[in-house]
Amino acid sequence: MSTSDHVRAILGATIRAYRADPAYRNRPDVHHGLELIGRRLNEPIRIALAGTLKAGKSTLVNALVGEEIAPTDATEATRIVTWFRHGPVPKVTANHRDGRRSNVPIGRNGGLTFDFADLDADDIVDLEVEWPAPELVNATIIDTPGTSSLSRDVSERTLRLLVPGDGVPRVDAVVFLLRTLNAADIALLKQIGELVGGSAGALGVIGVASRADEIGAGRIDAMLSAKDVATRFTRELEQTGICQAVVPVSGLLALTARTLRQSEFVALEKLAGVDPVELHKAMLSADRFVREDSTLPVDAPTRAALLNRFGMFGIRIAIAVLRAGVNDSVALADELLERSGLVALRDVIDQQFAQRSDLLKAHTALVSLRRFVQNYPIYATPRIIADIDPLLADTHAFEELRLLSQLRSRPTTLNEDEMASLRRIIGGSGTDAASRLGLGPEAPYDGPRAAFAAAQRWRRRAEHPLNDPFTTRACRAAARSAEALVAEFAARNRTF
Ligand SMILES: Nc1nc2c(ncn2[C@@H]2O[C@H](COP(=O)(O)OP(=O)(O)OP(=O)(O)O)[C@@H](O)[C@H]2O)c(=O)[nH]1
Ligand SMILES: [Mg+2]
Repeated sequence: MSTSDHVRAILGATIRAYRADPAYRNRPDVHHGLELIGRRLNEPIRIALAGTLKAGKSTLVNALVGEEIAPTDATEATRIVTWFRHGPVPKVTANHRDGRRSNVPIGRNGGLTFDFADLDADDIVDLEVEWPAPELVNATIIDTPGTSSLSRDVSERTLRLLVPGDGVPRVDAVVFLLRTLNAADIALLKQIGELVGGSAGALGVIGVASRADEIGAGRIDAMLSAKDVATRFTRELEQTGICQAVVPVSGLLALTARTLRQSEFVALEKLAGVDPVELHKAMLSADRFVREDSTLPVDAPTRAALLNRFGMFGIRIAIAVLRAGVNDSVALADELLERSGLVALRDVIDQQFAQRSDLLKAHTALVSLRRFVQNYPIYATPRIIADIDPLLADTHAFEELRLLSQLRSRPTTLNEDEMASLRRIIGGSGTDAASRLGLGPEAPYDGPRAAFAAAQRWRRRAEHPLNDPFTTRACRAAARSAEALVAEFAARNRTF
């Protein structure tokens, strides 16, 4: 039985137990709560974007969806948790504190804006945006207000979503954005990591070193290129041990690439034609670049618009790409998208979340159900918990996810090669057999043999006398992952 089926079976038994219990027979709220847990198993995975203030969360939501639907900068809406779901027509609904739901008028000025004239942000629990974007068919994305030690109210809204007081998780996975890595940021990430990761909430956490184009800019030690800084930053974030993977991303560049306009391409081409020394001088600072009296062949308002859409780094990159010979807007957009890090982030989201979405949802359901039967105790509560706990502890796929994050932060006796292949076999680069075994498309028939060899190798490695307990645990998990592949290949052979 798959984990999801197992969870459905436990849920079914629980629902029957509550229906049969005289104390709950007339409590529609309780039955509804249980139904919700079940319904969510059939809904798209819920991925929250969280992080520090102004880390670029809303911009990244837009980049992922490919449209400007999340308000950015200083509007009231950035203080409110917003759910982006797939729907046939654009629609925004506000959930009020008293349980009322109201329609929010949609305005468009470049992006989507919500008309708050008749709404009191403090009175709103969250906003639900339905939007007909294909990217939202398989995933619901949740934009959250930035967390900061300075703004408790807003941080609390996000914390309540990620770590609700009733212990029932609202999201299945989290993308955590950080712009800097100072002690306060790390402390916050750890706090959230402890609450979110672990056994209490969402199991999937990906880190994003956000606004990556700005990292390192303006540093005094200009010897360090932005890329080096981004790499170091990424490594530090990995070492917190909270995220299964970390990717540097420039959401702004990604969004602009996905929505590149022909007029922008034309303006950039004109700039690319300017003498490099002259252009370099004109681009020494953002102020200089948008000066009215500049001799650049593009007017000042257009330059300001470019700056707004690309950022200085984005403009420089775009010009470099054009000078390297790219000569149509589609190719430019592709190149910028690649460089923005969004392609890499989407791959990681696919590997870590999409391929595991049933599991992540099953995990949320188990944690929610466990909490539920504690909050509304019945005679069967201990029995239900006795069904849930072994599933949470022993489901191998959950262990794989826990290990993927912990392997970054805890010391092991594995060497670099072993570590890379261990991460792969437990699904760090994708959950299909070829990714786990590191097989290219040219050698698919080696699968069964490779799986068998890996199982043997990891079983042996788990027995190494110098292992510490964590290394042994990781090697055993790797052996179990490999054994599952052996079994999978054997089953496939039987069906052919
Ligand atoms: N250079 C650069 N600027 C960015 C990037 N992403 C966002 N910004 C800018 O940073 C500002 C804040 O972006 P938002 O997307 O609103 O950030 P946020 O994390 O949603 O902010 P809050 O919700 O208010 O915490 C905007 O002016 C964006 O244009 C990026 O990748 N590069
Ligand atoms: Mg925002």
